[in-house]
Amino acid sequence: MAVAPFDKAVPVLHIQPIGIPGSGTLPDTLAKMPALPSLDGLTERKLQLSMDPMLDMMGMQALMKKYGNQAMGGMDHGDMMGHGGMKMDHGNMGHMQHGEGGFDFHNANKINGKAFDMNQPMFAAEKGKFERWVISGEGDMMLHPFHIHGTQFRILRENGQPPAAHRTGWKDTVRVEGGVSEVLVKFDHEAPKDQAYMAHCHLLEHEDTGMMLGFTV
Ligand SMILES: [Cu+2]
Repeated sequence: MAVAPFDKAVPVLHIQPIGIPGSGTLPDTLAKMPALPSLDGLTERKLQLSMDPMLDMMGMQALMKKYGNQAMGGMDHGDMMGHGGMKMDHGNMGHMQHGEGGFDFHNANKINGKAFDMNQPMFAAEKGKFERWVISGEGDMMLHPFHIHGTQFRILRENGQPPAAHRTGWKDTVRVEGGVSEVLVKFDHEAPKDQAYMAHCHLLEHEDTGMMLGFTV
């Protein structure tokens, strides 16, 4: 969202075929996945992601200030900001929930109502045991690519749907976008409090403003 220009394509990658015929054949199957274990009786952890809508509005405002109307990339700025009755009010904005010191960027995004605390892991997972994590992005329509450290996991449901075939292998990130995703995780290494693992939205703007948690194993 922060890479200008916003109203034109941004070149990312140039692919140049070299025209040499390939040799050999691709296997029919790339990886053989073990059957999913029974999900009965597993520890279930619910993780509710949440965003302070003010954060997005302030981000948009900063982009508008820097790049003008092109920051909206053709969207109608008036409509967008007017949607849902969210009007910018410079005078009150910093005081709404964030005290006299202005907007608190480190506590704008949360998981289960808490912004990331480096010194306070949120829970302790048991080593070597499968757990089912249910991650909800309900409440906003942003994409949250949710990343979990210390494991490779299986996706059980991705944003309310069974995972697509190419998403049924070992993963470290699951899509959460206005819906609920479920993953089957297991941690085979210890992570004490001073070296806790983390789980977080992988969008830099979201994790840096609180959408991250620590956990021990
Ligand atoms: Cu996010």
